[in-house]
Amino acid sequence: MTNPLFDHLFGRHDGQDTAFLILPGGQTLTHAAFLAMAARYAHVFVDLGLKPGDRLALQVEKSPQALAVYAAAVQAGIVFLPLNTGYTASELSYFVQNSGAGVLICDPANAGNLQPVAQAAGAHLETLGADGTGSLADRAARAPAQFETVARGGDDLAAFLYTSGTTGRSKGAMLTQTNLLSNAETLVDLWRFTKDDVLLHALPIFHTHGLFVATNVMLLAGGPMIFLPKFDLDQMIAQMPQATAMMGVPTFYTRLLDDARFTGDLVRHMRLFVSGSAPLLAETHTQFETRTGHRILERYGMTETNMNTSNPYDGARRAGTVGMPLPGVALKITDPTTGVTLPDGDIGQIEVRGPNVFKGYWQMPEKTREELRADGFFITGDLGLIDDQGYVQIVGRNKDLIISGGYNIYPKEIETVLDDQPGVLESAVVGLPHPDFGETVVGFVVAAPGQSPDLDAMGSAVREHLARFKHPRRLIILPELPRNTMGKVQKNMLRQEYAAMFAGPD
Ligand code: MCA
Ligand code: AMP
Repeated sequence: MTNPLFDHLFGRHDGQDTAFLILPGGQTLTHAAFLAMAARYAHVFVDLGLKPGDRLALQVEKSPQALAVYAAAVQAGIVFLPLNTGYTASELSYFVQNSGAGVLICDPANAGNLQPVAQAAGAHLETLGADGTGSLADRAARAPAQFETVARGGDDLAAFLYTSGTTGRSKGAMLTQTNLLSNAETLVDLWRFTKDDVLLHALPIFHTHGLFVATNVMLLAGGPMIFLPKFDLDQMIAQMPQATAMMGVPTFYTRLLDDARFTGDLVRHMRLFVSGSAPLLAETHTQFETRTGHRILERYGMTETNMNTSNPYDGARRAGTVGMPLPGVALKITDPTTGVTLPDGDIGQIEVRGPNVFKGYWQMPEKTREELRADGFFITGDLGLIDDQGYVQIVGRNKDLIISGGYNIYPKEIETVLDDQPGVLESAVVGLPHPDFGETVVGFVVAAPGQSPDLDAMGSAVREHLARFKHPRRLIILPELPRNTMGKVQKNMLRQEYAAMFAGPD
């Protein structure tokens, strides 16, 4: 093996005319055709001057070509940095600068906007549209369809995924070949994926769930994916009969359940439904079983660790729990202040160690030391317990984080933008329960003495700086923020007081 991740995920399919991606229009892309495309892209990247270990950033719509960029990066030993399509130019500028990416690939429609971003960061800009066209395709058409795989080791970096922090500064989580490969191998075994499976894939491919869980698992198992550009109810219902398995965030499940066409008959043949990225309400779990007879398998992961725990395939899949640590993953519950391990049943912070745990944050040794202990345990920031049957239950978060429709949002980032607006003294952003997104963002603003901040202008500032999914659904002016005796803002009081804001239809 010269490049374990490439050889296991991609190289094994070399020359095989087996189906890899089934597109909504019915076209099928074979493994061989996909690999030829990836090889051409790998040549382009080398010609553009990227060397093993260099970073390549990609912000494009989901497409087979976008996935082939991932394969090409792995084959050429380049570190792959996928970016949420919702990010604004100002958010992107940070990622490209911070990572030192040598190449940025964007949608042709954004090229004008992003050229200055690329230029300022010293990155080369290429384009790739949702239909596969653009400057990358033009260059690739002139490149050979074979590429000599670059040798890499398990400890070499394969990908950077940026994850925001409680301080508001995003951190590049460095993931190695071993992190990704070991996790995918474990999941294939645990969830019994084989080449006979067909995965209904509607997740974005710029985050762990859609890329490293769904895609890597299917590449290892060898079966095809029905590759939808995004979650679309009509498409999900139409494609379900052809699938054997689906992976989704809880919003996928609540939206399916809200549709009368989603019946037990439609999914009787299905083998597996997996949920993760955000808590699945026990109520959704029960409703799903009542409707379909299937028990959703819930698992728990993070960008920094890939997957940590899973409910069992054969044993009881218990609602409201995330199951047991994966084989090879050690999990303990510790006292947040002392770090001492707590007995089962006690609530504390969840720490994990294993081959899945990342190498650290790019160029942030201090942040890395704060969260990744010298003995290899990573402090997840989630609060939980291990119950009397060994199942992990997540009961809260020790970090100020909102999860909306499976996307993570750090309030600090939004508060920084709000605080910068004229007439604002301070702000507090919280997540409130939402029937569709699980949680949604609401901003509370206090006016500076004698001033009255302009909410419309604040909305515009938010739109300019932050991705749509981070925008507060409501902005509310308060005379003051609730504080404890130490002067600390009591966000839990805001969450309690406004808990029912989205209880009805949005
Ligand atoms: C879209 N919008 C959102 C979200 N998605 N707002 C808040 N939260 C969101 N998640 C915006 C849209 O831009 C739109 O704005 C409006 O909300 C309504 O859009 P809608 O059409 O209803 O949304 P959608 O396009 O159907 O998307 C909803 C979605 C999508 C299908 C739930 O967000 C999604 O695919 N989420 C999955 C995220 C994911 O993959 N997470 C995994 C991260 P406007 O009205 O202005 O047009 S990996 C992870 O967390 C760890 C490692 C793990 O354990 O997996
Ligand atoms: P990310 O920053 O995208 O890596 O999100 C990781 C966070 O998502 C975790 O730290 C948890 O807070 C949350 N998460 C992921 N899966 C689950 C789950 N099944 N139940 C509850 N929270 C989850």
